[in-house]
Amino acid sequence: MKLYGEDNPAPNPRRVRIFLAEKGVQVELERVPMRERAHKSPAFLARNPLGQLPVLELDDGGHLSESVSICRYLDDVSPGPSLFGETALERARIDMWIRRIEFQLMAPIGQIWRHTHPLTAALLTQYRDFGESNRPRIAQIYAWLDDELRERPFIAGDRYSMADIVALTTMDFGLFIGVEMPPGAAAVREWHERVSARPSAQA
Ligand SMILES: N[C@@H](CCC(=O)N[C@@H](CS)C(=O)NCC(=O)O)C(=O)O
Repeated sequence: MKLYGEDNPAPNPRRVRIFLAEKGVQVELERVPMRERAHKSPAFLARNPLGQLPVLELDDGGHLSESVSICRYLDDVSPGPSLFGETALERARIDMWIRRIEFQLMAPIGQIWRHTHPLTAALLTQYRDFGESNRPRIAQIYAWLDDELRERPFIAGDRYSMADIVALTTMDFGLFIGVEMPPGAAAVREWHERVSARPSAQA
């Protein structure tokens, strides 16, 4: 297997690298330089017609994209405790939180990235007001997450899971583009310190 990815701050390839580090699994890595638009080259589009990273190349030559789906596959074919949950309820809770983080936090952060950041200005028509309009929603989501994280140490429960990986990579990408964790969100900040201290967070 080979994982096509990009260095930080690209959040989605990082999810898979953190996942691999947590599982202690090694996969060949190949960097696809996004600033050179290598992810939109015909050779790469043959691997993922959406031209997005990461992509996992399978031993039979097939490809998987979508960071969470790649991790779910690797989780199923690798030994060790699952980062997607062991019981039906745990699996559903982790899945619920992955979806919540993706839709409630990653989506508005992505709109700020696309519509306000200088690095994306040449790629689309930016609607700056629309981009900025996502900030209040993000503040609300951080307040909600802060309430949740007062109740438990990790995003989906008592155990570190794929939901923590999705949240960490999302929030770190937010920090990269200037979306801060609100100063009052103490439980979120403590959680962030806790998961950032894990060796996998260096990925
Ligand atoms: N939902 C996808 C998102 C993938 C994605 O947007 N990757 C970024 C890099 S972090 C990318 O390739 N962006 C280029 C584009 O969307 O054209 C996933 O989880 O893998």
